[in-house]
Amino acid sequence: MESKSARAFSLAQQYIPGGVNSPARAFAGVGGGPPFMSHGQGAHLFDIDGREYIDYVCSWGPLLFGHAQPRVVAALKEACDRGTSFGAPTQIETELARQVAALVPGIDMVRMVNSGTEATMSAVRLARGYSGRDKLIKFEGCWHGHGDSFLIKAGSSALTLGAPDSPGVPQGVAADTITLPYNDLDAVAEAVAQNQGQVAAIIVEPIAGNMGLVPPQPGFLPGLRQLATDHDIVLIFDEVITGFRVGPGGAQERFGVIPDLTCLGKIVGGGLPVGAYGGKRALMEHLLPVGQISQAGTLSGNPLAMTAGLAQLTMLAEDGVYQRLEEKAQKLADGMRYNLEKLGLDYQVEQIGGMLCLFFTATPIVDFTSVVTADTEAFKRYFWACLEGGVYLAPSQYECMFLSLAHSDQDIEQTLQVQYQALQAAH
Ligand code: KE4
Repeated sequence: MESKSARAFSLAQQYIPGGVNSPARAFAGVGGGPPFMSHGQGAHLFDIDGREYIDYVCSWGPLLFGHAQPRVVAALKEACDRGTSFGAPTQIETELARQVAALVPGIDMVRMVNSGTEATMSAVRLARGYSGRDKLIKFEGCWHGHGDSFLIKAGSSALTLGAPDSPGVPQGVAADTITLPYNDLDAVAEAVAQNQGQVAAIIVEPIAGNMGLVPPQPGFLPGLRQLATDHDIVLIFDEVITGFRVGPGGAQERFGVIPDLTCLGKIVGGGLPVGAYGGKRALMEHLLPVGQISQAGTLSGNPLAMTAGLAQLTMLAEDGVYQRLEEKAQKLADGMRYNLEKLGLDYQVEQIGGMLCLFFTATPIVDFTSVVTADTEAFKRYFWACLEGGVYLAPSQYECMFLSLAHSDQDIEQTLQVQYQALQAAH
C-alpha cells in the first residue's frame, strides 16, 4: 500500500515545484521520495507514517539543542501572547545583537535578516558599496545561498542536482564573480594580482560544509586574511553553518582568523527564519539609515525569531556545551572509522565541532575536485539502508551530518550499528 508520505509528496508536487520549498529536500540526489515529517522531539524525527528516525539533518544545522527544545518552545509560547510582529524596534532585537557581538570576535555590530542567503547577499553589497569595487572571489563547491553572484560552481543542492551554474544569472553578474579552488592560496594571490584594485570581497566558508565537510588547510585562512588586508579587500566569512556549530565564536575563534564581515544563519535563529551579518562598526555604519548602502526587510528582527535565537544562544553560552557536543561528534566519527576499518573500506571521515561527513572515496579531502571522486551510487545505497534502519541523513554526499546536545550515547551507538549494516548493504 502507498505510504502516507508518498501520497503527501504526490499532492505537494501539484502545487509546489518538486513538492518542496527547497530543492535539497526533494531526495533527487538519492532517488525515491522524502518522508513527510509530523513532529520532532529531541534528536528524533517522526514521519506521518509513524516511523521514527535519529535525525542528523537537524533542520540543516539550526537545531543545536534538538527538536522542540523546552526552553525555546516555552519562550516562543510566551512571546506569541504579546503579538507576532510589530514592524517597529523591540528590545529583544538589541539583546540578541548584543549576545552575537559578545560571542563572535569579528562582530561589533550586526544586522538581522531572514535567511543566510539574505545575509550573504547583503554582506557582498556592503563590501561593494564600501570599497567602490565590483568583483567577488568565491570558492568552488561552497554554497552561500541562492543570490545571483554565488550561483557559479556552487555547492549544496546546486551541486547535488547537477546545476552548479544556474540559468537565470545575468552574464554581467557572473562576470564579476571569480571562482577558485578551495584551499588554493596561490590561485587567490594570482586572481588578486590580475584584478588589482577591482576585488571588493573574498567570501569563504571557513570550514566548507556544502561539499561535505572540507577543512581549511593550514595557512589557508591566515593567507586569505593577509591578502585581504594587503589589498584592501573585504574578507567575508560565511559562518551560516559554522557559526555556533564549531564553537561559541565559530570558525573564526577556533582558527584565530578574524574576517571583516561575518554571515550567520541557522543556529542564530533557533529554528526560526533568521540570518545575520555583522562586522566592525566602521564598516557596518555604511548601511542605511546611517550610511548610504541599502538593505531592508519587513520581518527582519521579528520578535518570535529573535526569541528563539536568543533562547538558543543563551543555552549555548552555558558552560560545557561545546565540550559535550564535540565529545558526541568525536564518538560518532571514531565509531564510523572503526566500522570502515572492520569492513576494509578506506573512506574518509571528517569531523570538526558538531559537524561531520563520511566521504565515499579514498582520496584525501582537500577541495571540490577531491570530493567529486566520491562513489555517489554507493552513497545512495548507504543512504537508503540508513533511512530504513531509522537513521535520517541529508540526502546527498555533499552535505554534512549535524549533532545536537539532544543526541544520546544510545542514539550514537544505535546509529553506528545501523551504519555498519548500511555500509555492508552498499557494497
Ligand atoms: P539559507 O538562505 O538557506 O538560510 O542560507 C544559505 C546558506 C548560506 N551559507 C551557507 C554556508 C549555507 O550552508 C547556507 C544554506 N545551507 C543549505 C544546506 N547546506 C541549506 C539547505 C537548503 O538549501 O535547503
